[in-house]
Amino acid sequence: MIKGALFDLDGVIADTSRYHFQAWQQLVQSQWQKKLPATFEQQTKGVSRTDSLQKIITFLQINVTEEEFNNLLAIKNKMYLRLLADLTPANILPGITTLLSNLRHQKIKIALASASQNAPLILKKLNLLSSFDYLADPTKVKAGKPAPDIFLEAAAGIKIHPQDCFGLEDSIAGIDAINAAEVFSVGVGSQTELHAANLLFATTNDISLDTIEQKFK
Ligand code: B16
Ligand code: MG
Repeated sequence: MIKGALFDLDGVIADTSRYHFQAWQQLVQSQWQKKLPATFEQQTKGVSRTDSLQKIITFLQINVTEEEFNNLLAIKNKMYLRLLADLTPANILPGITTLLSNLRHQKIKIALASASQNAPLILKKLNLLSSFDYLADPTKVKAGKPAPDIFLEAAAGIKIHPQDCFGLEDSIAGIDAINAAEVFSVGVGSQTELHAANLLFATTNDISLDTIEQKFK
């Protein structure tokens, strides 16, 4: 029986993942007058800001000092926050509000397992803070997605065994993290990218708690 639901944020609760990538593109353009290929987006989805920047500078074959690296992270976050300025509850992805209330109705505990340090701010803007029993803090875990840590921390926070939870994710790194935590993985996206998920829905609007419960057994 499902006792806990562990949510990713960017790309699952709201369509903020595209803003992350826009901010990375703005950073790369403004700093080095280069363009990140669109195909690079999936490589940074679900991945912490530090790991994302590391991947980007490796890809662009750029060397930076530690101080420059930290400065670039701060600039990117400023750009990202600017893109989030007009975020309102209207930006909650279709089907998510219904899913959250169905879970609440069934007394299933709800935790956030996002890699984003901006998650509390985003949930506040979306008016969803009170929908969550626990927010796992990505700065408190040893390793980011695809490591299982944030999902294990989210399950621990609601005091539910990982095997009694399902996790929802839109990224390859996120599905790998859920699987590594031995949590039932539910992907939102394409089969090509998220084939490792235990169950897949094409969009958030297609997510059905009944189907998750049937497959979970
Ligand atoms: P921040 P998720 C992730 O959120 C994003 O998918 C990823 O693109 C971003 O780099 C990461 O959060 C860190 O975000 O810079 O706001 O701390 O998908 O795990 O909810
Ligand atoms: Mg995500």
